[in-house]
Parts: sequence; structure tokens; C-alpha cells
Amino acid sequence: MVYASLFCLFTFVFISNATPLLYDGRVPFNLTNDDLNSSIGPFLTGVKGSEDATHYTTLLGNLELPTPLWDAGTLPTEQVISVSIDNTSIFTPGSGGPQFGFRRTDLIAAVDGDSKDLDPLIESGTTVFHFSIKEDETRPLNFTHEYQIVFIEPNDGSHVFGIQLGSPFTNPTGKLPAENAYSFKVLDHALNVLFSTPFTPNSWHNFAIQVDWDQRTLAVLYSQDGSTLKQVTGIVPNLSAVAGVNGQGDFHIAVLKLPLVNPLDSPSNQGDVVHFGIQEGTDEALLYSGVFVEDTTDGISLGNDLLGSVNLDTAHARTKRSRQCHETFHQYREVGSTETYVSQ
Ligand SMILES: *[C@@H]1O[C@H](CO)[C@@H](O)[C@H](O)[C@H]1NC(C)=O
Ligand SMILES: *[C@@H]1O[C@H](CO)[C@@H](O)[C@H](O)[C@H]1NC(C)=O
Ligand SMILES: *[C@@H]1O[C@H](CO)[C@@H](O)[C@H](O)[C@H]1NC(C)=O
Ligand SMILES: *[C@@H]1O[C@H](CO)[C@@H](O)[C@H](O)[C@H]1NC(C)=O
Ligand SMILES: CC(=O)N[C@H]1CO[C@H](CO)[C@@H](O)[C@@H]1O
Repeated sequence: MVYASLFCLFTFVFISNATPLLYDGRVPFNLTNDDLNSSIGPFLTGVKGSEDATHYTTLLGNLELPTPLWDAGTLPTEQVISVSIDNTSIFTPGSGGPQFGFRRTDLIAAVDGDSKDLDPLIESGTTVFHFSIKEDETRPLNFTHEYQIVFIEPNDGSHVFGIQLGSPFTNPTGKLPAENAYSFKVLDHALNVLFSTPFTPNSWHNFAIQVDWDQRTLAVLYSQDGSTLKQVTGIVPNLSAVAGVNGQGDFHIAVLKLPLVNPLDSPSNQGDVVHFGIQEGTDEALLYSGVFVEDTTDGISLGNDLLGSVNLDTAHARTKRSRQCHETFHQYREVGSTETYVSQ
């Protein structure tokens, strides 16, 4: 028995060294509220409303277990965080005025209070973005709205990939909730839906997105709770993403809620989702754990101490154009970048 457990330990150590970890956003138990307020630790906390960061991001300590994928059979080494919004969640970026159309709290991957030095490290070669998401049953989302929750945003305001929940914003407002509103949608840069899966309650939804920054491709892996990650798309082109430094951007873990069109606004303002539209101002949140970025030199971490790699088989890809998403995208283009984050 002693030998068996030692063997497991060594296997684990070997594997965790095998594939280079480029960034670890799994929140250690020693991170404090004061750290959060000051953007010390794995995230910058400046994209939020007027209250302190701890008003919008809660360290859950032992109250909630993280995804079991990375800590199987051991005591958790990370704590879950909740990311929440309420009616005060109006972010004022460095320019462009308060974002009255959105309600948002974004955590931005950083090391030593800096995302700009981290981004080139996690966004060159082929890298894999891991994150796990769970419902906060006390503060559910409103699926008649669109939510952008995990994304990489270069300076042009586009997203290299994005995870969306809810009903995509349309102008004029379509039938609500939209078909697929209660599903996660993994979007490519051109807003095609690469993969969709229901946001079932009480489960951790584990995602891994492989980005080949040179070939500009994406591949998606997914599982629930302690199940090993499985490839759910082929390696798909993402050629509308910009190559090189201009295509790199901050890695966001967020709850960003879009408005619905307000018929009382002027026709030109009705499409300006950043600054106008209807918000109920409700308290809403998501739980996050298992956030990290790795190199693929020695494979992708699949959970349960397994390593794998994605295969090219594009037959796996379930690609579907979403016209509604394209409309949203053009609206963003008209109003410019959704966010200009000024490091404090
Ligand atoms: C938490 O502990 C680790 C390991 O002891 C240390 O490296 C890290 O700096 C600590 N983090 C904080 C935010 O205190
Ligand atoms: C930071 O966090 C603490 C909770 O530990 C909170 O009481 C305090 O008001 C916050 N704000 C600042 C500016 O430190
Ligand atoms: C939410 O905030 C907006 C903008 O500050 C305000 O106009 C609105 O009245 C608030 N709604 C509620 C329900 O408090
Ligand atoms: C969800 O949003 C819709 C559309 O704006 C609104 O009518 C409804 O009251 C909201 N639900 C809750 C629980 O706030
Ligand atoms: C899945 C897929 O092929 N997505 C898109 C990647 O980028 C190219 C170039 O813009 C699009 O044509 C693809 O549809």
C-alpha cells in the first residue's frame, strides 16, 4: 500500500512537471481579501463597478469544493472564487465614459500585478487555456440576456475565442430566451459556435481551449466534474484572428452581461450595447476554479493525471454560423473596443 501511494505521488509529480505550466490562476488558500482589493495574486481586479473588488469577487475558502479534475483524491489546493455583478457593476474604462449598457466584473490573468508581460508568454506557440465553471445557485444568471464570460481580448475589442451564455443580443430584440440560451457556446474569433453544451446545475463544467497562435487554429476539450477532458471539436481554423503581437490580449474570467434594446433610446443608441439598453440590476454570479494555462510541448493535461493531445479530425467539429452573433459583432465594431483597461 505504501508503495502504491508513493507510486501515485511520483506519477503525479512527474506529470505535473511534464507539461509546462505558463500561468496558474488557481487561487491559493492564502490569498486574502486585501490581496484581491490590491490585484495581488493571479488576477487584476480593476474591471468592475464602483465598490471594492471584494464586493464583486468572493474567496470561498472551504465553503465550496473546486473542480475535482486537478485534485482527485487529495485535499483541494485551490479555493473557488465567485465572480458577481449587481446594479453597481458599471465599469468606467480609461476612456469612453462609463459602460452603462453592461454590468460586468472581469478578472484578468496577471503575474505580479501585470498582464502585459504575461500575455506574450501565454499567447505564443501552442497553448491551452483551462477553466471550470459552475452555477451559483443563490444568484442565477438571466438567460434572456447575453453573457460573455471567458475570453481573450486583443486591443481591437475582438475575442480570439469566447464562451457565451444566454440569448445573444439582437437589435431588434428577437424571441427570448433564444434557442440554446441555457447552453455554453464556445465561439471562435468570427463568432461561429464551435461547441455547445447545456449549463446543467450542480456540476463543474471543465473547458480547455487549445490555441495555436502561429497557425491560428482552435480546438476545444470539455468534461464535467471529475471526468477526464475529451476533445469535442477538431482543430479548426481561426484565421480572422490577427497574427502576432496585435492578436494577443488579456485573458478574462468574467461575468459580463449585455443589455436588451431599450425602445426609448434613439435608433443609433439602440445598437450601442456598451453604453445603452435595459438592465434589471439583479445580483448574479458564476463560480470559477481550475484556471490555468499550459504549453503543449509534452501534451495537454486531461485531468486524473492523464496527458493527451488533440487530433486533427475536423469531423468532430460542430461548426455553425450564427448570424445573430455577427450582428452583435458589427455593433461592437461600430462602438469600438468594449473595454480599455488601464493598469493601476
Ligand atoms: C501563498 O503561499 C505561497 C507558497 O507558500 C507563496 O508562494 C505565495 O506568495 C503566497 N501568496 C500570497 C498571496 O500570499
Ligand atoms: C478591502 O478588503 C477588505 C476586506 O478584507 C475590506 O473591508 C476593505 O474595505 C477593502 N477595501 C480596501 C480599499 O482595502
Ligand atoms: C441601476 O443603475 C442605473 C444606472 O446607474 C440606474 O439608472 C437604475 O435606476 C438602477 N436600477 C435599479 C433597479 O436600481
Ligand atoms: C430577466 O430579463 C428580462 C428581460 O430584460 C426581464 O424581463 C426579467 O424580469 C429578468 N428576470 C429577472 C429575474 O430579473
Ligand atoms: C470554424 C472556422 O472555420 N472558423 C472560422 C475561422 O476563421 C476563418 C477566417 O475568417 C473563417 O472563415 C472560419 O469560419
